[in-house]
Amino acid sequence: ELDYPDRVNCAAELLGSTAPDRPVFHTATGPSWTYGELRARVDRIAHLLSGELGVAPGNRVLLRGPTTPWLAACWLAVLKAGAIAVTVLAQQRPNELRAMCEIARVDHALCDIRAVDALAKGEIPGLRITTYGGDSPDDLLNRSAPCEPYQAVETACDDVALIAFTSGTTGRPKGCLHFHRDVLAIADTFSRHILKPLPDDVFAGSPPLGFTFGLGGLVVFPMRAGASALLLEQAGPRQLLPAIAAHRVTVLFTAPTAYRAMLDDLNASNDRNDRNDLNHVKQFNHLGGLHDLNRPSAHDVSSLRRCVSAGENLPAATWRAWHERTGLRLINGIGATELLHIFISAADEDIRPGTTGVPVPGWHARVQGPDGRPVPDGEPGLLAVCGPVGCRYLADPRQQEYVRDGWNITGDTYVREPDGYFRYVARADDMIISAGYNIAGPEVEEALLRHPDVVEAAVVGRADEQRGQVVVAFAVLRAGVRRDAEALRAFLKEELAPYKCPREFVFLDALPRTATGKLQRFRLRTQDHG
Ligand code: 3SK
Repeated sequence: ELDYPDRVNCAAELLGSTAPDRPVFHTATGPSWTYGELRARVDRIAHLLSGELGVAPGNRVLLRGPTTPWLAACWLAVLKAGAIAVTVLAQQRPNELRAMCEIARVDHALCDIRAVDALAKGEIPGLRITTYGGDSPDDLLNRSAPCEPYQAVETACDDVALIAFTSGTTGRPKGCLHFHRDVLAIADTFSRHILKPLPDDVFAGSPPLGFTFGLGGLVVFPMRAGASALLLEQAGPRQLLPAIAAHRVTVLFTAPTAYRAMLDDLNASNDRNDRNDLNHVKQFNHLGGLHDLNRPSAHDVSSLRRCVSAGENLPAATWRAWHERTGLRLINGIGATELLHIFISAADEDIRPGTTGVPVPGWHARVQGPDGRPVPDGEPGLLAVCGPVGCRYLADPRQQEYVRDGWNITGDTYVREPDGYFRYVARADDMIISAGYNIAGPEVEEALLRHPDVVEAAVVGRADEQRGQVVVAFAVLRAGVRRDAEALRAFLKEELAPYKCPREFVFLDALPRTATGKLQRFRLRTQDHG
Protein backbone atom coordinates (compact mmCIF):
# COMPACT_ATOMS: atom_id res chain seq x y z
CA GLU A 1 0.00 0.00 0.00
CA LEU A 2 2.91 2.38 0.75
CA ASP A 3 4.38 2.80 -2.69
CA TYR A 4 6.79 5.74 -2.77
CA PRO A 5 8.66 6.76 -5.93
CA ASP A 6 12.35 5.75 -6.16
CA ARG A 7 13.30 9.41 -5.80
CA VAL A 8 11.55 11.24 -2.98
CA ASN A 9 12.67 13.95 -0.61
CA CYS A 10 10.46 13.76 2.47
CA ALA A 11 11.07 17.40 3.46
CA ALA A 12 9.92 18.59 0.02
CA GLU A 13 6.87 16.33 0.36
CA LEU A 14 5.98 17.72 3.79
CA LEU A 15 6.49 21.33 2.72
CA GLY A 16 4.40 20.28 -0.24
CA SER A 17 1.44 22.05 -1.63
CA THR A 18 -0.47 23.42 1.36
CA ALA A 19 -1.72 26.94 0.59
CA PRO A 20 0.93 29.52 1.59
CA ASP A 21 -1.42 31.46 3.85
CA ARG A 22 -2.39 28.43 5.98
CA PRO A 23 -0.81 28.32 9.48
CA VAL A 24 1.83 25.69 10.17
CA PHE A 25 3.43 26.54 13.55
CA HIS A 26 2.18 28.46 16.56
CA THR A 27 4.18 29.34 19.68
CA ALA A 28 3.16 30.26 23.23
CA THR A 29 3.91 33.94 22.70
CA GLY A 30 5.12 34.83 19.21
CA PRO A 31 3.21 35.15 15.93
CA SER A 32 2.20 32.01 14.01
CA TRP A 33 4.14 30.94 10.91
CA THR A 34 2.35 30.18 7.66
CA TYR A 35 3.34 27.44 5.21
CA GLY A 36 4.55 30.20 2.86
CA GLU A 37 6.81 31.71 5.55
CA LEU A 38 8.12 28.29 6.54
CA ARG A 39 8.99 27.43 2.92
CA ALA A 40 10.88 30.73 2.50
CA ARG A 41 12.83 30.23 5.78
CA VAL A 42 13.67 26.60 5.00
CA ASP A 43 14.96 27.64 1.58
CA ARG A 44 17.18 30.35 3.13
CA ILE A 45 18.70 27.83 5.52
CA ALA A 46 19.12 25.18 2.79
CA HIS A 47 20.95 27.71 0.54
CA LEU A 48 23.22 28.63 3.43
CA LEU A 49 23.94 24.99 4.26
CA SER A 50 24.84 23.95 0.76
CA GLY A 51 26.54 27.27 -0.01
CA GLU A 52 28.55 29.07 2.66
CA LEU A 53 28.60 26.16 5.13
CA GLY A 54 29.66 23.61 2.52
CA VAL A 55 27.27 20.86 3.67
CA ALA A 56 27.02 18.20 0.93
CA PRO A 57 24.28 15.57 0.48
CA GLY A 58 24.95 12.72 2.90
CA ASN A 59 26.78 14.93 5.44
CA ARG A 60 25.47 14.60 8.99
CA VAL A 61 24.21 17.75 10.72
CA LEU A 62 23.48 17.76 14.44
CA LEU A 63 20.39 19.74 15.50
CA ARG A 64 20.06 20.96 19.05
CA GLY A 65 17.66 23.37 20.68
CA PRO A 66 14.32 23.77 22.43
CA THR A 67 11.15 22.94 20.50
CA THR A 68 10.69 26.01 18.26
CA PRO A 69 9.60 26.66 14.66
CA TRP A 70 13.26 27.48 13.87
CA LEU A 71 14.39 24.04 15.00
CA ALA A 72 11.69 22.47 12.79
CA ALA A 73 12.81 24.72 9.88
CA CYS A 74 16.45 23.64 10.35
CA TRP A 75 15.40 19.96 10.32
CA LEU A 76 13.45 20.44 7.08
CA ALA A 77 16.29 22.44 5.49
CA VAL A 78 18.92 19.79 6.31
CA LEU A 79 16.74 17.10 4.69
CA LYS A 80 15.79 19.28 1.73
CA ALA A 81 19.53 19.80 1.08
CA GLY A 82 19.99 16.00 1.02
CA ALA A 83 21.98 15.98 4.27
CA ILE A 84 21.21 13.81 7.32
CA ALA A 85 19.67 15.32 10.47
CA VAL A 86 21.09 14.00 13.73
CA THR A 87 18.54 14.76 16.42
CA VAL A 88 19.53 15.03 20.09
CA LEU A 89 17.81 16.17 23.26
CA ALA A 90 18.34 19.45 25.08
CA GLN A 91 19.15 17.51 28.28
CA GLN A 92 22.09 15.65 26.74
CA ARG A 93 25.41 16.49 28.40
CA PRO A 94 28.74 17.33 26.66
CA ASN A 95 30.17 13.80 26.97
CA GLU A 96 26.96 12.25 25.57
CA LEU A 97 26.98 14.73 22.69
CA ARG A 98 30.62 13.89 21.95
CA ALA A 99 29.78 10.17 21.83
CA MET A 100 26.84 10.78 19.48
CA CYS A 101 28.90 12.97 17.14
CA GLU A 102 31.56 10.28 17.06
CA ILE A 103 29.07 7.49 16.30
CA ALA A 104 27.19 9.49 13.65
CA ARG A 105 30.35 11.11 12.21
CA VAL A 106 28.84 14.58 12.58
CA ASP A 107 30.85 17.56 11.38
CA HIS A 108 28.26 20.35 11.35
CA ALA A 109 25.80 21.49 13.99
CA LEU A 110 22.89 23.92 13.88
CA CYS A 111 22.30 24.95 17.46
CA ASP A 112 19.93 27.33 19.23
CA ILE A 113 22.14 29.98 20.84
CA ARG A 114 20.61 29.08 24.24
CA ALA A 115 21.77 25.45 23.94
CA VAL A 116 25.25 26.02 22.58
CA ASP A 117 27.22 25.84 25.85
CA ALA A 118 27.03 22.07 26.33
CA LEU A 119 27.94 21.52 22.68
CA ALA A 120 30.93 23.84 22.92
CA LYS A 121 32.00 22.16 26.20
CA GLY A 122 31.94 18.81 24.42
CA GLU A 123 35.07 19.96 22.51
CA ILE A 124 34.05 17.77 19.62
CA PRO A 125 36.95 17.46 17.18
CA GLY A 126 36.25 19.02 13.76
CA LEU A 127 32.68 20.12 14.64
CA ARG A 128 31.60 23.37 13.00
CA ILE A 129 28.81 24.97 15.04
CA THR A 130 26.39 27.48 13.52
CA THR A 131 23.98 29.10 15.94
CA TYR A 132 20.49 30.43 15.39
CA GLY A 133 18.15 32.58 17.46
CA GLY A 134 20.77 35.12 18.64
CA ASP A 135 21.65 38.74 17.83
CA SER A 136 25.28 38.31 16.75
CA PRO A 137 26.21 38.82 13.09
CA ASP A 138 27.51 35.21 13.09
CA ASP A 139 24.01 33.92 13.80
CA LEU A 140 22.56 31.76 11.01
CA LEU A 141 19.40 33.81 10.78
CA ASN A 142 21.22 37.13 10.62
CA ARG A 143 23.61 35.95 7.93
CA SER A 144 21.12 34.64 5.45
CA ALA A 145 19.45 37.12 3.11
CA PRO A 146 16.19 36.53 1.20
CA CYS A 147 16.84 34.18 -1.68
CA GLU A 148 15.52 32.22 -4.64
CA PRO A 149 13.47 29.07 -4.01
CA TYR A 150 15.75 26.12 -3.19
CA GLN A 151 15.50 23.11 -5.47
CA ALA A 152 15.27 20.06 -3.18
CA VAL A 153 18.02 17.48 -3.63
CA GLU A 154 16.48 14.45 -5.36
CA THR A 155 17.24 11.89 -2.70
CA ALA A 156 16.46 8.20 -3.18
CA CYS A 157 13.54 6.99 -1.09
CA ASP A 158 15.98 4.81 0.86
CA ASP A 159 18.63 7.47 1.39
CA VAL A 160 19.14 8.14 5.08
CA ALA A 161 17.21 11.22 6.26
CA LEU A 162 17.84 11.12 9.97
CA ILE A 163 19.80 9.48 12.74
CA ALA A 164 17.86 9.29 16.00
CA PHE A 165 19.54 8.19 19.19
CA THR A 166 17.84 5.89 21.67
CA SER A 167 17.82 7.43 25.09
CA GLY A 168 20.12 4.64 26.29
CA THR A 169 19.20 4.00 29.92
CA THR A 170 22.47 2.08 30.10
CA GLY A 171 25.47 1.64 27.84
CA ARG A 172 26.62 3.57 24.80
CA PRO A 173 23.83 5.38 22.88
CA LYS A 174 22.60 3.66 19.73
CA GLY A 175 22.05 5.70 16.56
CA CYS A 176 19.08 4.53 14.45
CA LEU A 177 19.13 5.25 10.71
CA HIS A 178 15.85 6.23 9.08
CA PHE A 179 15.17 6.75 5.38
CA HIS A 180 13.19 9.46 3.58
CA ARG A 181 10.42 6.95 2.95
CA ASP A 182 10.29 6.01 6.66
CA VAL A 183 9.40 9.59 7.57
CA LEU A 184 6.45 9.51 5.16
CA ALA A 185 5.49 5.98 6.23
CA ILE A 186 4.83 6.92 9.88
CA ALA A 187 2.40 9.60 8.70
CA ASP A 188 0.78 7.27 6.19
CA THR A 189 0.27 4.48 8.74
CA PHE A 190 -0.29 5.61 12.35
CA SER A 191 -1.35 9.18 11.66
CA ARG A 192 -3.52 8.45 8.63
CA HIS A 193 -5.33 5.41 10.07
CA ILE A 194 -5.50 6.22 13.77
CA LEU A 195 -5.46 10.02 14.06
CA LYS A 196 -7.21 10.74 10.77
CA PRO A 197 -6.10 14.38 10.93
CA LEU A 198 -7.95 17.28 9.30
CA PRO A 199 -6.43 20.48 7.90
CA ASP A 200 -7.90 22.53 10.75
CA ASP A 201 -6.31 20.37 13.43
CA VAL A 202 -3.89 21.97 15.89
CA PHE A 203 -1.36 19.43 17.23
CA ALA A 204 0.53 19.88 20.52
CA GLY A 205 2.31 17.78 23.09
CA SER A 206 5.17 17.30 25.50
CA PRO A 207 7.75 15.19 23.63
CA PRO A 208 10.58 17.34 22.24
CA LEU A 209 11.55 17.36 18.56
CA GLY A 210 14.80 15.55 19.45
CA PHE A 211 12.66 12.48 20.31
CA THR A 212 10.97 10.86 17.31
CA PHE A 213 7.71 10.70 19.29
CA GLY A 214 7.71 14.55 19.17
CA LEU A 215 9.16 14.88 15.68
CA GLY A 216 6.33 12.74 14.30
CA GLY A 217 3.56 14.22 16.39
CA LEU A 218 4.52 17.87 16.09
CA VAL A 219 6.09 18.18 12.63
CA VAL A 220 5.59 15.16 10.35
CA PHE A 221 1.93 14.35 11.10
CA PRO A 222 0.53 17.89 11.04
CA MET A 223 2.48 18.85 7.91
CA ARG A 224 1.52 15.68 6.04
CA ALA A 225 -2.12 16.68 6.66
CA GLY A 226 -1.69 20.40 5.86
CA ALA A 227 -2.55 21.11 9.53
CA SER A 228 -0.66 23.11 12.18
CA ALA A 229 1.18 22.50 15.46
CA LEU A 230 1.74 24.45 18.63
CA LEU A 231 5.46 24.20 19.46
CA LEU A 232 6.08 24.71 23.18
CA GLU A 233 9.53 25.22 24.66
CA GLN A 234 8.15 24.33 28.10
CA ALA A 235 5.67 21.49 27.75
CA GLY A 236 5.24 19.94 31.18
CA PRO A 237 1.70 19.04 32.34
CA ARG A 238 1.37 22.45 34.05
CA GLN A 239 2.06 24.26 30.75
CA LEU A 240 0.01 21.92 28.57
CA LEU A 241 -3.41 22.66 30.08
CA PRO A 242 -3.39 26.45 29.60
CA ALA A 243 -1.81 26.00 26.15
CA ILE A 244 -4.59 23.61 25.06
CA ALA A 245 -7.18 26.15 26.16
CA ALA A 246 -5.46 29.20 24.67
CA HIS A 247 -4.70 27.66 21.26
CA ARG A 248 -7.76 25.39 20.95
CA VAL A 249 -5.50 22.33 20.54
CA THR A 250 -7.29 19.40 18.91
CA VAL A 251 -4.64 16.60 18.85
CA LEU A 252 -2.52 15.98 21.93
CA PHE A 253 0.58 13.77 22.40
CA THR A 254 1.93 13.01 25.82
CA ALA A 255 2.70 10.23 28.30
CA PRO A 256 0.39 8.65 30.92
CA THR A 257 2.19 10.52 33.73
CA ALA A 258 1.21 13.84 32.14
CA TYR A 259 -2.42 12.74 31.67
CA ARG A 260 -2.56 11.90 35.37
CA ALA A 261 -1.01 15.24 36.34
CA MET A 262 -3.49 17.10 34.07
CA LEU A 263 -6.36 15.15 35.62
CA ASP A 264 -5.18 16.25 39.06
CA ASP A 265 -5.26 19.88 37.93
CA LEU A 266 -8.60 19.53 36.18
CA ASN A 267 -10.15 17.86 39.21
CA ALA A 268 -8.64 20.42 41.61
CA SER A 269 -10.16 23.20 39.50
CA ASN A 270 -13.47 21.33 39.63
CA ASP A 271 -13.30 21.15 43.43
CA ARG A 272 -12.61 24.88 43.61
CA ASN A 273 -15.42 25.68 41.23
CA ASP A 274 -17.84 23.32 42.93
CA ARG A 275 -17.20 25.13 46.16
CA ASN A 276 -17.62 28.55 44.55
CA ASP A 277 -20.48 27.81 42.28
CA LEU A 278 -22.93 25.06 43.01
CA ASN A 279 -25.07 25.90 40.00
CA HIS A 280 -22.44 25.43 37.32
CA VAL A 281 -23.60 24.16 33.96
CA LYS A 282 -21.89 21.40 32.00
CA GLN A 283 -22.41 20.66 28.37
CA PHE A 284 -20.83 18.41 25.79
CA ASN A 285 -19.54 20.26 22.78
CA HIS A 286 -20.00 18.96 19.26
CA LEU A 287 -16.68 17.07 19.35
CA GLY A 288 -17.64 15.04 22.39
CA GLY A 289 -15.40 16.95 24.82
CA LEU A 290 -16.71 18.11 28.15
CA HIS A 291 -17.14 21.86 28.21
CA ASP A 292 -17.89 23.53 31.48
CA LEU A 293 -19.34 26.94 30.90
CA ASN A 294 -18.33 28.26 34.29
CA ARG A 295 -14.82 26.79 34.33
CA PRO A 296 -11.83 29.12 34.15
CA SER A 297 -10.53 29.07 30.57
CA ALA A 298 -7.10 27.62 31.59
CA HIS A 299 -8.87 24.32 32.22
CA ASP A 300 -10.97 24.25 29.07
CA VAL A 301 -10.03 21.09 27.16
CA SER A 302 -13.16 21.05 25.03
CA SER A 303 -11.20 21.66 21.79
CA LEU A 304 -9.43 18.24 22.09
CA ARG A 305 -10.63 15.49 19.76
CA ARG A 306 -7.65 13.06 19.80
CA CYS A 307 -5.38 12.36 22.77
CA VAL A 308 -2.43 10.01 22.25
CA SER A 309 -0.72 8.31 25.19
CA ALA A 310 2.61 6.57 24.58
CA GLY A 311 6.09 6.28 25.99
CA GLU A 312 5.06 4.01 28.86
CA ASN A 313 2.28 1.71 30.01
CA LEU A 314 -1.19 3.29 30.14
CA PRO A 315 -3.14 1.82 33.08
CA ALA A 316 -6.84 1.20 32.45
CA ALA A 317 -7.60 3.38 35.51
CA THR A 318 -5.91 6.39 33.86
CA TRP A 319 -7.80 5.69 30.62
CA ARG A 320 -11.13 5.64 32.51
CA ALA A 321 -10.40 8.74 34.56
CA TRP A 322 -9.54 10.73 31.41
CA HIS A 323 -12.64 9.44 29.67
CA GLU A 324 -14.84 10.32 32.63
CA ARG A 325 -13.42 13.83 32.90
CA THR A 326 -13.22 14.75 29.18
CA GLY A 327 -15.49 12.34 27.31
CA LEU A 328 -12.46 11.40 25.15
CA ARG A 329 -11.14 7.91 24.45
CA LEU A 330 -7.35 7.99 24.96
CA ILE A 331 -5.45 6.49 22.03
CA ASN A 332 -2.85 4.20 23.57
CA GLY A 333 0.21 3.28 21.49
CA ILE A 334 3.59 1.61 21.62
CA GLY A 335 6.40 3.10 19.59
CA ALA A 336 10.17 2.94 19.51
CA THR A 337 12.96 5.16 18.27
CA GLU A 338 14.23 2.09 16.37
CA LEU A 339 10.94 1.95 14.43
CA LEU A 340 10.51 5.74 14.34
CA HIS A 341 6.97 5.92 15.73
CA ILE A 342 3.89 4.01 16.91
CA PHE A 343 3.17 0.54 15.46
CA ILE A 344 0.44 -0.90 17.72
CA SER A 345 -2.61 1.18 18.62
CA ALA A 346 -6.37 1.48 18.00
CA ALA A 347 -8.82 4.18 16.98
CA ASP A 348 -12.24 5.33 18.13
CA GLU A 349 -14.62 2.54 19.16
CA ASP A 350 -11.91 -0.10 18.53
CA ILE A 351 -9.99 1.17 21.58
CA ARG A 352 -10.07 -1.26 24.53
CA PRO A 353 -8.85 0.12 27.86
CA GLY A 354 -6.11 -2.00 29.42
CA THR A 355 -4.70 -3.02 26.02
CA THR A 356 -2.37 -1.26 23.59
CA GLY A 357 -4.46 -2.25 20.56
CA VAL A 358 -3.73 -4.10 17.33
CA PRO A 359 -0.99 -3.66 14.70
CA VAL A 360 -1.45 -0.33 12.91
CA PRO A 361 -2.44 -0.97 9.23
CA GLY A 362 0.81 -1.73 7.37
CA TRP A 363 2.42 -3.34 10.47
CA HIS A 364 2.48 -6.97 11.70
CA ALA A 365 3.06 -8.14 15.26
CA ARG A 366 3.31 -11.42 17.14
CA VAL A 367 4.37 -12.71 20.54
CA GLN A 368 7.18 -15.26 20.54
CA GLY A 369 9.31 -17.33 22.88
CA PRO A 370 13.10 -17.02 23.29
CA ASP A 371 13.42 -19.66 20.50
CA GLY A 372 11.71 -17.27 18.03
CA ARG A 373 8.56 -19.42 17.76
CA PRO A 374 5.15 -17.77 18.33
CA VAL A 375 3.59 -18.60 21.71
CA PRO A 376 -0.15 -19.39 21.98
CA ASP A 377 -2.59 -16.51 22.48
CA GLY A 378 -3.02 -15.62 26.14
CA GLU A 379 0.58 -16.52 27.03
CA PRO A 380 3.29 -13.92 27.67
CA GLY A 381 6.32 -13.68 25.39
CA LEU A 382 8.51 -11.25 23.51
CA LEU A 383 6.83 -8.71 21.24
CA ALA A 384 8.08 -9.00 17.63
CA VAL A 385 7.01 -6.53 14.93
CA CYS A 386 7.72 -5.83 11.29
CA GLY A 387 6.44 -3.20 8.93
CA PRO A 388 7.44 -0.31 6.70
CA VAL A 389 10.20 0.89 9.08
CA GLY A 390 12.90 -1.39 10.48
CA CYS A 391 15.65 -1.03 13.07
CA ARG A 392 19.02 -0.15 11.54
CA TYR A 393 21.56 0.61 14.24
CA LEU A 394 24.56 2.53 13.04
CA ALA A 395 27.63 0.29 13.39
CA ASP A 396 26.41 -1.47 16.52
CA PRO A 397 26.56 -5.23 17.20
CA ARG A 398 23.31 -4.93 19.20
CA GLN A 399 21.58 -4.97 15.77
CA GLN A 400 21.70 -8.81 15.94
CA GLU A 401 19.74 -8.79 19.19
CA TYR A 402 17.08 -6.36 17.94
CA VAL A 403 16.42 -7.86 14.50
CA ARG A 404 15.97 -11.64 14.33
CA ASP A 405 14.60 -13.49 11.29
CA GLY A 406 13.25 -10.22 9.91
CA TRP A 407 11.32 -9.41 13.11
CA ASN A 408 12.15 -6.43 15.33
CA ILE A 409 12.30 -7.58 18.96
CA THR A 410 11.35 -4.50 20.94
CA GLY A 411 12.32 -5.79 24.39
CA ASP A 412 8.74 -5.73 25.70
CA THR A 413 6.83 -8.67 27.15
CA TYR A 414 3.30 -8.80 25.75
CA VAL A 415 0.29 -11.09 25.63
CA ARG A 416 -1.81 -11.41 22.48
CA GLU A 417 -5.37 -11.94 23.63
CA PRO A 418 -7.58 -14.42 21.72
CA ASP A 419 -9.40 -11.45 20.12
CA GLY A 420 -6.11 -10.26 18.57
CA TYR A 421 -5.51 -7.34 20.98
CA PHE A 422 -2.00 -6.88 22.38
CA ARG A 423 -1.69 -6.34 26.13
CA TYR A 424 1.49 -4.98 27.71
CA VAL A 425 3.01 -7.02 30.54
CA ALA A 426 6.43 -5.46 31.24
CA ARG A 427 9.76 -4.61 29.67
CA ALA A 428 11.27 -8.06 29.11
CA ASP A 429 14.11 -7.39 31.56
CA ASP A 430 11.73 -5.94 34.15
CA MET A 431 9.91 -9.21 34.97
CA ILE A 432 10.38 -10.04 38.65
CA ILE A 433 10.93 -13.67 39.60
CA SER A 434 10.25 -14.21 43.29
CA ALA A 435 10.12 -17.65 44.92
CA GLY A 436 9.35 -19.16 41.50
CA TYR A 437 6.53 -16.74 40.68
CA ASN A 438 6.72 -14.48 37.59
CA ILE A 439 5.51 -11.02 38.58
CA ALA A 440 4.99 -8.16 36.13
CA GLY A 441 5.99 -4.88 37.80
CA PRO A 442 3.42 -2.83 35.80
CA GLU A 443 0.53 -4.93 37.17
CA VAL A 444 1.56 -4.04 40.73
CA GLU A 445 2.11 -0.39 39.67
CA GLU A 446 -1.41 -0.24 38.22
CA ALA A 447 -2.83 -1.56 41.49
CA LEU A 448 -0.88 1.06 43.47
CA LEU A 449 -2.11 3.83 41.15
CA ARG A 450 -5.68 2.87 42.02
CA HIS A 451 -5.00 4.13 45.57
CA PRO A 452 -6.30 7.70 45.74
CA ASP A 453 -3.12 9.07 47.40
CA VAL A 454 -0.63 7.60 44.89
CA VAL A 455 0.45 9.89 42.04
CA GLU A 456 3.29 7.80 40.54
CA ALA A 457 4.43 4.23 41.18
CA ALA A 458 7.30 1.99 40.13
CA VAL A 459 7.87 -1.60 41.14
CA VAL A 460 11.15 -3.51 40.79
CA GLY A 461 12.72 -6.76 41.95
CA ARG A 462 15.58 -6.63 44.41
CA ALA A 463 18.01 -9.53 44.84
CA ASP A 464 17.18 -11.72 47.82
CA GLU A 465 19.03 -14.79 49.03
CA GLN A 466 15.94 -16.79 49.92
CA ARG A 467 13.48 -15.85 47.18
CA GLY A 468 15.78 -14.88 44.30
CA GLN A 469 14.09 -11.50 44.18
CA VAL A 470 11.60 -9.61 46.34
CA VAL A 471 9.11 -7.01 45.13
CA VAL A 472 9.93 -3.42 46.13
CA ALA A 473 7.49 -0.57 45.46
CA PHE A 474 8.41 3.09 45.03
CA ALA A 475 5.59 5.61 45.34
CA VAL A 476 5.14 9.34 44.92
CA LEU A 477 2.19 10.53 47.00
CA ARG A 478 -0.12 13.51 46.57
CA ALA A 479 1.25 16.65 48.25
CA GLY A 480 0.56 16.80 51.99
CA VAL A 481 -0.44 13.15 52.38
CA ARG A 482 1.17 11.07 55.20
CA ARG A 483 3.67 8.43 54.01
CA ASP A 484 1.98 5.32 55.39
CA ALA A 485 3.42 2.03 54.12
CA GLU A 486 0.97 -0.05 56.19
CA ALA A 487 -2.03 1.67 54.57
CA LEU A 488 -0.64 0.89 51.09
CA ARG A 489 0.09 -2.70 52.10
CA ALA A 490 -3.47 -3.16 53.37
CA PHE A 491 -4.87 -1.63 50.17
CA LEU A 492 -2.79 -3.89 47.90
CA LYS A 493 -3.82 -7.01 49.85
CA GLU A 494 -7.33 -6.45 48.56
CA GLU A 495 -6.13 -5.88 44.98
CA LEU A 496 -3.44 -8.50 44.35
CA ALA A 497 -2.51 -12.11 45.08
CA PRO A 498 -0.26 -12.17 48.17
CA TYR A 499 2.86 -13.25 46.24
CA LYS A 500 2.67 -10.04 44.15
CA CYS A 501 2.46 -7.69 47.16
CA PRO A 502 5.61 -5.63 47.74
CA ARG A 503 7.83 -6.57 50.66
CA GLU A 504 9.06 -3.03 50.97
CA PHE A 505 7.70 0.47 50.23
CA VAL A 506 9.92 3.45 49.52
CA PHE A 507 8.48 6.96 49.26
CA LEU A 508 10.10 9.41 46.83
CA ASP A 509 9.40 13.00 45.76
CA ALA A 510 9.84 12.02 42.07
CA LEU A 511 10.77 8.91 40.10
CA PRO A 512 14.08 8.85 38.19
CA ARG A 513 13.45 9.29 34.45
CA THR A 514 15.45 9.55 31.22
CA ALA A 515 15.47 12.73 29.13
CA THR A 516 12.56 11.28 27.10
CA GLY A 517 10.55 10.68 30.27
CA LYS A 518 11.03 6.93 30.57
CA LEU A 519 11.29 5.42 34.02
CA GLN A 520 14.85 4.36 34.93
CA ARG A 521 14.06 1.16 36.81
CA PHE A 522 17.73 0.18 36.95
CA ARG A 523 18.34 3.21 39.20
CA LEU A 524 15.63 2.01 41.55
CA ARG A 525 17.14 -1.48 41.59
CA THR A 526 20.56 -0.09 42.45
CA GLN A 527 19.08 2.44 44.89
CA ASP A 528 20.45 5.34 42.82
CA HIS A 529 17.26 7.36 42.94
CA GLY A 530 18.55 10.73 44.10
O1 3SK B 1 8.03 5.23 23.48
C1 3SK B 1 8.84 5.46 22.61
O2 3SK B 1 10.01 5.17 22.83
C2 3SK B 1 8.47 6.09 21.29
C3 3SK B 1 9.48 6.28 20.42
C4 3SK B 1 9.21 6.83 19.20
C5 3SK B 1 7.96 7.20 18.85
C6 3SK B 1 6.96 7.01 19.70
C7 3SK B 1 7.21 6.47 20.93
C8 3SK B 1 6.06 6.32 21.85
